[in-house]
Amino acid sequence: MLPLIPWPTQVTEADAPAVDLPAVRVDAPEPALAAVVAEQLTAAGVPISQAADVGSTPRDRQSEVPTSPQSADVVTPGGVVTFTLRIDPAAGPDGSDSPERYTLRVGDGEIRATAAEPVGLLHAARTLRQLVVPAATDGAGDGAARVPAVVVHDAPRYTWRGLSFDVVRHWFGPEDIRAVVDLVAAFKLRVLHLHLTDDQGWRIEIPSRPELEKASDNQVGGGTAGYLTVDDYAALQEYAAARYVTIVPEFDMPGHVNAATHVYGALTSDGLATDAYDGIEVGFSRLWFDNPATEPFLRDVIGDLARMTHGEWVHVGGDEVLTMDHGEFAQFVELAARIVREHGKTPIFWQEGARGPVEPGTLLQYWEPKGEEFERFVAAADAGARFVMSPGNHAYLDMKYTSEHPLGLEWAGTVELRDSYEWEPTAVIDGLPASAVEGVSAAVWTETLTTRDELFSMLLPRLGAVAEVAWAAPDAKDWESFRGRTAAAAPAWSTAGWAFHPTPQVDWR
Ligand code: TNX
Repeated sequence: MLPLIPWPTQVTEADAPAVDLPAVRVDAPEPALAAVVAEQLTAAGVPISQAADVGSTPRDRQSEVPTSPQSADVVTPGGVVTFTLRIDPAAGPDGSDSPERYTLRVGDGEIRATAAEPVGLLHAARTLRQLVVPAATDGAGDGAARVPAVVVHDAPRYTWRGLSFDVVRHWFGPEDIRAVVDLVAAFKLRVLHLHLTDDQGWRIEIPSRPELEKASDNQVGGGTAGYLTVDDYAALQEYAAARYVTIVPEFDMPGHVNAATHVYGALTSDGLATDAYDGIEVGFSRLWFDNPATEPFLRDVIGDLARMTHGEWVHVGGDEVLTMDHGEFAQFVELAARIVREHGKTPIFWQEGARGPVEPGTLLQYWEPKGEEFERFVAAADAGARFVMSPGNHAYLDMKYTSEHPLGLEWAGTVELRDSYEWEPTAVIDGLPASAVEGVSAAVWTETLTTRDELFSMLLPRLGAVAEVAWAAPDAKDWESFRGRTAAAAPAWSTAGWAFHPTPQVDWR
């Protein structure tokens, strides 16, 4: 049972001995890529020997080269295996034109990856990381990690494979967010969407609105919280980009804005600042379209976010505005989308954005099975909108596993591992053309999650299930296989320090 999640397009176990890995030399086209590839192997317990291209960098250029874990490692006797990574358009499954396609070959004492683009080389390294059998620590075996002889040809089904992460309800800072980047990247996800503003707090510095910092030190249940400075945000995006993960920031409006109205009384209907809020109700706060303070606020926040963001998308929320008529709501959708586009970015809204005018290319993130809106979603798709699928009853990883589970909410029902695995993104919205599905995003809201271990125990093992839904062809999915691979993958999660929930749906070893 190869512990691969998501399951690749084609896997062939070669009729050849496993390759021992006393140490690996990474031979990659660029030093930055070599560093993140080496990081994957180090995480799997494989010693890295200095890569030639990194070591030969002239002294005066060394500061440009990211520090890799390589320098710390020692070459053990017994030989060094070279992991050769090369760009090659012929890589991947036959006929695939995915820019992420790759091929990994292990056997005859060597490891070779080819890919159409650098991201595919990193995918190959992630696959390799999952294949590594750690060195036996009990004196059995010959003391080296090893990797079975295989040939993998692989490419994803969807390009948008993501996780939406609420850092408002409880504050998770840069270190935790980087750990989440590592986790999503291990499952070959490409998007980390950060929910940065809500009723309880404001989690990102907006240079044109420095007062918003006053709304950062609050969260559900009170207590000390924080926010990302401009520099934190830039560093985080660089960290993610080195791992081919794009950060998508969300400014949630015109509801979920109590943090903003707590700072700016001018945004409310009576001109009075609202009280800080540390509960978990939704839907009570709002902006007012005709208030003269509103458009300048949207322009400042969206403008700064767009300028600070390296990726193509800015999420402008739109969910759960329970006290506004459709006409006014549609005006907000039109204005927010227009401002995002004026800054050269593509807008993404929660599914409620379908109530406004949508332009081709606008993304809508589906989250709640509301049958009566399906026609509206189909109409939005006809107008050129594309859908990211986050159905609450499958992809909301803040739902309880079972009613007895101590963490999480239950409004979308309980979501056991199998529920996260067995669903089909093109069958979620009746009548939606399959071609309107842009991809899949898991989501984790943090009303009840306060520590990194609590967070990870909701993400694992379910994030692997959603990642496989986003990556694998529907006919390649198999629950029995997935639950077996989950059990096989778990020891590596423990090695990485990632907490997981030992659901009884898996026979853990
Ligand atoms: C619904 S999903 C919300 C969030 C909550 C979440 C809890 C969505 C767009 N809005 O405000 O945190 O449920 O599961």
